[in-house]
Amino acid sequence: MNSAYQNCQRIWINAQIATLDPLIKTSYGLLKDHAIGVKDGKIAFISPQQEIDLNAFQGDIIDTHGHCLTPGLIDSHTHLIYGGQRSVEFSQRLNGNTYEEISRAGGGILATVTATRALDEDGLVEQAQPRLEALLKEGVTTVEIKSGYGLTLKDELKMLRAAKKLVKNYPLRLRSTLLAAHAIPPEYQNSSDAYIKLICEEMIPQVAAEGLAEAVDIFCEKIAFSAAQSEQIFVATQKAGLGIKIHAEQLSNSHGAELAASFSAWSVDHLEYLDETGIKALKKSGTVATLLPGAFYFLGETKKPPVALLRQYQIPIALASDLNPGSCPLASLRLMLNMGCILFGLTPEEALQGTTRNAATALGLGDTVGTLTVGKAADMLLWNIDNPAQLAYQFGQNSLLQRIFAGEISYA
Ligand code: DI6
Ligand code: FE
Repeated sequence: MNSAYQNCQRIWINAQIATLDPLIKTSYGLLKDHAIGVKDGKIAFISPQQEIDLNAFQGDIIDTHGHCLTPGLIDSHTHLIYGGQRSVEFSQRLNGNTYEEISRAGGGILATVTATRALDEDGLVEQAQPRLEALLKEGVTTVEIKSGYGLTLKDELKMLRAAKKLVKNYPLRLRSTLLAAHAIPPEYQNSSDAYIKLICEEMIPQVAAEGLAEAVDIFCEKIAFSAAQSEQIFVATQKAGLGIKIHAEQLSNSHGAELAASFSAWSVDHLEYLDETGIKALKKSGTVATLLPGAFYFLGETKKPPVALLRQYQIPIALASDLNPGSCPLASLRLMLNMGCILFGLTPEEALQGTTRNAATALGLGDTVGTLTVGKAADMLLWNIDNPAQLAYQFGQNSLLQRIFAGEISYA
């Protein structure tokens, strides 16, 4: 008899627990006919059902009737704070203009920069709220939010503060990322190096000092910043003690992923054009490869990320929404699970790993969330499904029965 459950405040019984724990050598780390208990916001206990005697238990008992429990979903790459929307540009693209052409003509990201600068913190919070709630209702318990539509010190700080204010009212974990190097701001059109200097010397130190972000990201691409500029950002980020992330190899191969790996980046994201040299670099650094099928789908791209090679080198793959107004206005991580499988050929198990365990690592939270393991935060989802593959298989039916955040049932 295992008696550790006696100290738990709440216990879920008769569950199929998809732990996603790599030490449990079943697919999804699945434990059938198990019970899981929580105490003080953490998972305190997991054991086979028959090893516990509930007669003596004082806390809440929830009978799952054999349904699946999974870790809370983690959206490790979003741009969900922004002003306005870009449906005009969507129409332009369907009339034959490419994302790159629109961007070069001053539309694209810069159109959102204008709309974002025009709003104050509360205005940004208000516009982002429905997007955040859409993610939350599907089972997201940790969300990353990037800045990157302000592009001045004041407006980038405003975005990061808005993210904190927004999430404060919800049962959610937030990780914030400074993405000041998202586009060259209008004020620096012919002097992008001067803008990089501003980011390195003023923005990164201030954001770090105020604790407004845990990581720094850069859009390394022909239409944005070069690998050499990315390197300067990485040096400043390391100095400030923040995590490193990069948008790399989305539209071409600038070898940004390789460079980021040499700085022990938490994750490299997009990666359609990533090559084997880049993958070898990721292997060496243990960096997570984040795939964003929503942007691939929405931009009508055809070049797919090298999933077979990533698998061959056993690179941890994360899957995220990239929720943003230009290349992926789709507020659904469940849809990304399905797209990851259909568009990129991930298995349903890889897709779920990508939105739990590997997403946690991509945010530097691998020890806190991402698997159902004793000692980690009790962020869990109880689903009306009997096989975890259903999460990637079906879309549009919200099969969430309970959303458990830090041990508290916050949505049922
Ligand atoms: N890559 C993307 O797909 C988004 N940002 C980035 O660096 C697009 C952002 C936008 O178009 O607003
Ligand atoms: Fe992005």
